[in-house]
Amino acid sequence: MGDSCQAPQGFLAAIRDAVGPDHCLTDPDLKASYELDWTRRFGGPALAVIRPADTSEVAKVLAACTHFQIAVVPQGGNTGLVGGSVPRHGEAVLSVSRLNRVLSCDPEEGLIVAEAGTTLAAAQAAAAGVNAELGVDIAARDSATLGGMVATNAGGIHVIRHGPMRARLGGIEVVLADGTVASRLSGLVKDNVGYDMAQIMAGSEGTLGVVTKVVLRLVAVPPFRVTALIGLRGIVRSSANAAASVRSVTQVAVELATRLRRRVDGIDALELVYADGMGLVREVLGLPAPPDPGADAWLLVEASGGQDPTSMLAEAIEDAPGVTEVAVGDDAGSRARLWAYRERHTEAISTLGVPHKLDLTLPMNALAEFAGAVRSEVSEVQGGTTDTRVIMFGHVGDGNLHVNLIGPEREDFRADDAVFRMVIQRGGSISAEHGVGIAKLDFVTAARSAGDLAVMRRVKSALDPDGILNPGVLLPPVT
Ligand code: 2HG
Ligand code: ZN
Repeated sequence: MGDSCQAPQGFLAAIRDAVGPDHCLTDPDLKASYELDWTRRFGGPALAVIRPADTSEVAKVLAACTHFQIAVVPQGGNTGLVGGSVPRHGEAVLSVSRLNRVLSCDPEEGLIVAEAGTTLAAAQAAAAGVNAELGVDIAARDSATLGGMVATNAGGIHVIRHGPMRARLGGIEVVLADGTVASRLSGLVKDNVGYDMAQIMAGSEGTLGVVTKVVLRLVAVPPFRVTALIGLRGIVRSSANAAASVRSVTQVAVELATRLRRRVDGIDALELVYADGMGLVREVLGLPAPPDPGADAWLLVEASGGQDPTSMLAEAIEDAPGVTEVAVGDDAGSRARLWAYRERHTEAISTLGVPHKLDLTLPMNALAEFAGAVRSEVSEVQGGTTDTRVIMFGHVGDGNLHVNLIGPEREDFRADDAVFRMVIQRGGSISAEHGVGIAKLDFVTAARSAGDLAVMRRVKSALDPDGILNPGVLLPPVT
């Protein structure tokens, strides 16, 4: 992204003093991977990339940034999809990648304490070592870091069972813009003394402080876990089927998801993929045929618990409308093979170009109508063309659809905006689990009431009065 930034006299010396010369990167080649986001849509030159080793170095770096009034973008694994973790206008990047130690993992307390740059996969491995899980999982587990996941309130595939990242949080350590270290790591379940700092930081997208440590609540590994991939077809009227009510495949999936939640204990995941995404994933990754290769969509369901959920699942699926064929996995290998069809969508889509990623929640009763209307809306704002490819998939159990648009230029927001307007009209959310970043700024005022926004702005100015932390992210400029 070039090296067009000039640091004020003394700033880089102060940073080198704080973190050591090897961890203040100014060479364009060394900075490059920190300057562009995962989608390749967002990014810009960084003044420097700063890699502190621990909390006290983070504090020194932020104190120097405040002293020299340098804007700073906190960065974890750089797996964000909304432009919130990369520089835009020559800010300094503060990477927490060296804060990567698991500090404790205690099954008795049910807590793991880890530094912010610990990857999700590393934390999961530590939890597995004590026969526990985190209750949070995302496809980017090998790169995404715990601090970034807290900062964006990441969701993922187990939200319907265990909630998003904020629901797993038992404590936090954070460094404020002026270098103040604020720490609450006890992990006590009942600890009712005032504001909940961890919850204020969750979803704040690096605008209030830099997360340096997190405490997460563990869950026990269930003795049984089963995954099923269910082929689905929309219900069309035919002479043989004259009495059936016509239903789109999304409606079929939503109804099946509701039925499974009602009839099967311990549902962990309910995920949806469509034929176009399935075709792409199979082609790009060479995956074998799924059950009913000609299906319109597939619902992936996972259930776990103290009893084997297979028969309960089978009974619930058996006579469900629209179901064609089912594949079941009950060991780690077969389950992973079924998950690959869903989890590898992101990677397969990125081979087509630079995607515009719209991460949305719809009320359940609006999901099918929305999914049916998206393509024509996108084509309409682009003058009736079908140049843009629209690939959808997502966490249907909580109403979260990922709409990926491939075709529009990076800076062309027309289709993005049209889809966001559709979501707001239907009472949904423009950010389900990826955050606002810079990608959705224009819609924050429509998504939040004036009073709600006033609270956010006052919290921001109380904790970061000079506005040096991730400026331009999350909060739209005051007009
Ligand atoms: C997922 O659910 C992630 O796999 C990424 O949230 C979504 O690539 C996307 O649009
Ligand atoms: Zn997702």
